[in-house]
Amino acid sequence: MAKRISLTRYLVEQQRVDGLIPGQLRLLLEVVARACKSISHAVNKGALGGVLGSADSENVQGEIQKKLDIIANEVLIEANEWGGHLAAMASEEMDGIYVVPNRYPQGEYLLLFDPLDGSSNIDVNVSIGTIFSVLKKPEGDRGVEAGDFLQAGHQQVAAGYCVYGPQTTLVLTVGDGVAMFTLDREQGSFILTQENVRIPEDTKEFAINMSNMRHWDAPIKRYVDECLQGVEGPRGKNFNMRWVASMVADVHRILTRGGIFMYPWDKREPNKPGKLRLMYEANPMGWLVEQAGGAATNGKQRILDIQPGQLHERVSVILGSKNEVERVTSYHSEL
Ligand code: P6P
Repeated sequence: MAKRISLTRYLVEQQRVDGLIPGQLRLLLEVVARACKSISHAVNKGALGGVLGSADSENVQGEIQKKLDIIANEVLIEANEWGGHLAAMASEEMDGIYVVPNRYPQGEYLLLFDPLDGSSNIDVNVSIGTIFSVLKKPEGDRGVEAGDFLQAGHQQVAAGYCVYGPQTTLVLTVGDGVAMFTLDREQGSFILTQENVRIPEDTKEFAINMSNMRHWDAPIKRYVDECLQGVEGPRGKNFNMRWVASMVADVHRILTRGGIFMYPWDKREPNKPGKLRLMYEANPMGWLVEQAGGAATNGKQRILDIQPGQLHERVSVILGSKNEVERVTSYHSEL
């Protein structure tokens, strides 16, 4: 029987190899993983747990919150606030930052998360997930402030997601490649099931919400149109399309078999750069994709180089197979 390596063992052994996982960060990642197990349990109960449907409230984005959005947010806050590894947290579901209360010790890390991404899929039993990003708190004795979170994505020290689908799978990077851990529900532990994940540089599969086609900018229209022309067109091959409307599920497919994911700027809300959020969706997913040999841009620049101005700012996202992302980005530069 193949050796089963738990998340804990993986983190301990990785620490010995490259020192990328100091003790406090290892504790943080294990606590986040435990919180994801609790969220998975709540999600899996579905209607039997009375957790489906809306919470009759709105989040800072002006979006109707699902009961599970709020449950997942509370699970992550309660799991992480007491351990002494964090100074503060930020969430898609909270307007401001959550500073660790004075009754607990403060650590050197900042944790950002989308507690349950893909909420529109909760009530229809389609895969959803938790996305998280870890930054270092700036040096200094002063208290942590919201501005401390406004760091470019290349400054992340860890990033990952947990997808709640047919399997519950935790996907993680600390800057030395991407590893995947599948939840063994009988033992209650995440077991290493893939490491050194690699995204093929080419693909025949694109992911975009086609219903927005009339609102897209020319470079996106050109790219998708060429894909749709298939083998008779300039690409000389036929393409497949997927759109789960759950970023975690779409990115997991791309990490598993390649592809390109696009949520670009469109004319519906021209003042918004895109729909997805930079700090706790595009940055963690962009780093994971790059660590697996892919690329992630906003059409014009590397996502991880964007200097954030606001905690909840949005961004246009094009990520996945390197050669496809570079093609779409080149179409933007030809404007
Ligand atoms: P649309 C989920 O609400 C989300 O933030 C991402 O997970 C997903 O990729 C996107 O929005 C789906 O948006 O407009 O297709 O419903």
